[in-house]
Amino acid sequence: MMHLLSKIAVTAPSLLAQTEAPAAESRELTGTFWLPEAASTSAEATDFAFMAITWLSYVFFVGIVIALVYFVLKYRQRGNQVVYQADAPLHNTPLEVGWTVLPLLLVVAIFFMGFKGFLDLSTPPRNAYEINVTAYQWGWSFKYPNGATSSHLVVPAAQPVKLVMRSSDVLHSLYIPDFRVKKDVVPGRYSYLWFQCDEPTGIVPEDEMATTATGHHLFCTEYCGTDHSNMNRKVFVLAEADFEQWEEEQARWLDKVSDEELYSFAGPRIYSKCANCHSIDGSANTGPSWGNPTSGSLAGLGEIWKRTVEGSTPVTGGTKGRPGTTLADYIGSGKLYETPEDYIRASIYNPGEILVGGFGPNMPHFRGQLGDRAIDAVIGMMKNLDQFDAAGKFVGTGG
Ligand code: HEC
Ligand SMILES: [Cu+2]
Repeated sequence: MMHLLSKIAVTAPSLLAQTEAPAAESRELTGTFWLPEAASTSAEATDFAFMAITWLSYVFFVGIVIALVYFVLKYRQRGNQVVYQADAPLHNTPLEVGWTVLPLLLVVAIFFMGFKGFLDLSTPPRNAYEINVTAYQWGWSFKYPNGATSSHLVVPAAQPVKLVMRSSDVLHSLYIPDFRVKKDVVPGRYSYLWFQCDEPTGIVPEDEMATTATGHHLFCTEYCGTDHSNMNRKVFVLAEADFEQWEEEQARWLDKVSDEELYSFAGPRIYSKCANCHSIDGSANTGPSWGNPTSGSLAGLGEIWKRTVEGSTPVTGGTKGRPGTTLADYIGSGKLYETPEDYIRASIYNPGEILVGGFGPNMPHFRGQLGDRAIDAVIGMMKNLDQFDAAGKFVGTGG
């Protein structure tokens, strides 16, 4: 079966086939010396405030330094006699009122510029298109009204977009420099961010982890742990019709994958959400490797399916932690999990139930993000791990 997934109209030559090690991203520097490209409708006002304050600072700096040097030279002490001029002016009222009132007016103007910008930025228009954002260590999950999810942000052009943001672990902060917007994402709290971008950027790479020169940068700008820098993503802006089509495809892509291709095709796409923490080649990471480690502290913790079936995984604690030292104490009829599949599914929906020995409760849950078919795809991938390379690419039985 051919995949027609996400093959939406693109403005640049297709990067979809980019499968080799990602080439170094060449970044075209747009914008001005001071600021990156201004790509949102609110950017102009922000840039105006920035440039106004910058130029005011130049003018005052230069003016004050010139006056200072002039007075230092003119009134320097000559010889060692101090001469008092009886009729020298004591003060100059117009001058003093002037240098008090003028800066006051300027500062008040700056305040109103900033305050108006603050109000505009913190009041999303009522008709804004809502996208839910979950920040986690270390990535983003964007969820659209029709149930589609993505790890890059995709938005419709020429329409206000409101992000409803929350964190599933620590403090993060979402920052899109080209849109001049930034807001903290705080655990246990919702925060909003809105923007409107009129220029479509096109292209959404099918491989969500692929690098592309298109799109606006999106960063986490609150240091949130070791792999903070892995939270860099892109914002793709699509013309309305393209966006609707993308959203449709994105919501239904899994249903369209045939059963035979479920783990080989869908598996790697879902694994891209897990790759930050779970390696396939056995190398050490935040979570237990799925593959077969040959060395390191994770030795014996690879080949996830094999050890799950054997129940040989050492376990410690967790919310369902009972006396038990290996998975075998938890899997089997009448035990906490009937089958190994049940355990894997529970590990994805409620990661904290029991913990793999040596690892902490650091996995975000994927409830509401991965449905039954997605779980089937992941389990299929785990069962056939030898058919994938270290990057999670399907290479088949021959490879
Ligand atoms: C932020 C890091 C992180 C991400 C992302 C992550 N995990 Fe985990 N995962 C962990 C950690 C840490 C553990 C070990 C602690 C535990 O058992 O909950 C774990 C444990 C597991 C287990 C039990 C493992 C075993 O060896 O018995 C499974 C299954 C699992 N993860 C699946 C997934 C899947 C599927 C994804 C992606 C959809 C994923 N994880 C994404 C960190 C992560
Ligand atoms: Cu972060």
